Amino acid sequence: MNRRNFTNRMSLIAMATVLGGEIVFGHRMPKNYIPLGLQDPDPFKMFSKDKEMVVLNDKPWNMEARAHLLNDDITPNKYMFIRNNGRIPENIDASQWTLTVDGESVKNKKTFSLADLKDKFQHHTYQLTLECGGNGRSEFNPPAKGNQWTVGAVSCAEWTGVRLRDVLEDAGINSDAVYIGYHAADTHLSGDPNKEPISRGVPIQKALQDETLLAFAMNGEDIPLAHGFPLRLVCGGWPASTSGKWVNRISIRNKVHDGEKMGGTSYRVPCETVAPGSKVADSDMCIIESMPVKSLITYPKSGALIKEGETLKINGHAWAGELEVSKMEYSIDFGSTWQSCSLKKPTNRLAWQHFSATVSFPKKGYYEVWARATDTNGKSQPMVLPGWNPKGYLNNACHRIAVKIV
Ligand SMILES: Nc1nc2c(c(=O)[nH]1)N[C@H]1C(S)=C(S)[C@@H](COP(=O)(O)O)O[C@H]1N2
Ligand SMILES: [Mo]
Repeated sequence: MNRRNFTNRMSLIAMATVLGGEIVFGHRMPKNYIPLGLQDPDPFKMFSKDKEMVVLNDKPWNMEARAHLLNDDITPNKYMFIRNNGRIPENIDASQWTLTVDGESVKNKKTFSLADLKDKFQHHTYQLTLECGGNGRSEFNPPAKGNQWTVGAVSCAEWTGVRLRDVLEDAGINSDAVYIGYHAADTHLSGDPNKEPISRGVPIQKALQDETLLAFAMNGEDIPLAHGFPLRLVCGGWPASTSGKWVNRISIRNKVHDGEKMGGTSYRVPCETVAPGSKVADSDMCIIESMPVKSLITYPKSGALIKEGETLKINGHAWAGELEVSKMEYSIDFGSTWQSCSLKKPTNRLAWQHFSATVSFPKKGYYEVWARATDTNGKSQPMVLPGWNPKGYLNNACHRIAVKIV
C-alpha cells in the first residue's frame, strides 16, 4: 500500500483546521498522532471496514473486530480482522497470477495459472473459522510483545476454491512428504526483496483434508485484497497464520517446513507448561496445531441495560479447532453455577457453531454473563488465563459481558 505519511508535516492546529474545530483533548494527544479518519489513506475506506473496527497497527496494517460486531453467522468483510506481517502486495493482475507446486517431495514440479486451477479442479465451498494464534494476547502477564489483540481476531467466512489435495495430487506427492509450506507475494517491511514476511505450513495430513482449500472467493465474491486476493490457502481450525494469503507457491516438504515464522517463539508455545515470564529454549518450543475450544458472546454488546423482570436473549459462536463444540453454558454469578445454552451443529466441519440462551436475572444489580464451551474431548474453556507463553498465544479464557439490571 502506498501511503503518504504526512505525520510529520501536519501539526495539531492544521488538523483542527481540517476537522473544522478544536480537537477535544488535543493537548493530550501524542505528538505524532494523526486521527485515523485523517490518515492518508483512511484504513476503513481502503479496506472497506466498519468504523467500529479497531486499528492495532498501521505498519503493517492490523485491525480487529469487537465482540458485538461478530454477530453474523457468516462474517462479512467489513467485520473481518486483518493480520499482516508484511506489506500488502500492490497492483495484482489476477490473469497473470500463478501457483507453483514444488518441494523435495513433489513428483513433478508444476505451475498453474489461476484459470487452470478454476477449470481443472472441482470447486468446494466451506464456512471456515480462522482465529489468529495471538487472539487474546492483550491479557497475558507479563505482557507479550506483538499486536495486542483482545477478542476480535477471529472470523468465519464462506470460502470457495479448489481442494489443496486435488492440486497437490495433480503434481504428485512422494511417500516421504511430511509437511507443506506456503510462499506468498507480500513483501518484508524492511523492503528487502530476499526476505519473506511469513512462510508457514501444516503437516501433510492437514493439507490433504477435504476442507483445506486454495480459495479464490470469500462470501461469494473475489477475496478482498487485504485477505489474500487472488488466491489464498485456508486451513480452518488452525492458527490463521497457516492460511497463507496471496499464495503463489506451495512446497511439498520431506521435513517440517522451515520457512519464516516456523521457528523460535513464532506461533510456538512451550512443549511443557512454564511459569509466567520464563525464558524458554528454542528446543523446548512446539508448533501450535489445532486451536483450542473457545466462544464469544456477540449479542448483546457489553454494557447492556435491562429492565428488572425482563429476560435477555444472548447469542454468539463457539468453535474448537479440529474438534466440534459439544456443550455450551453460561453463568451470571461469576462461574459459581452454569446453565445450558442451545447450541447448533456446525454447517460443515471447522465452521463455528451458533449458541443462544434466554437469561433471567434474579434482581437489580450488576451482572456479568460468562460463556463457556466444551469440546468433544470433554475439554472446557478455562475461566481465567490459560498457560503463559512467551508470545501470548492460545488465550481461550471465557468471554464475559457486563449487564446492568435497572
Ligand atoms: N502471505 C501472508 N499470509 C498470511 C499473513 C501474512 O502476513 N502474509 N498473516 C497470517 C496471519 S498471522 C493471520 S492471523 C491470518 C489473518 O488473515 P486475515 O487478515 O485474512 O484475517 O493470515 C495469515 N496469512
Ligand atoms: Mo495470526
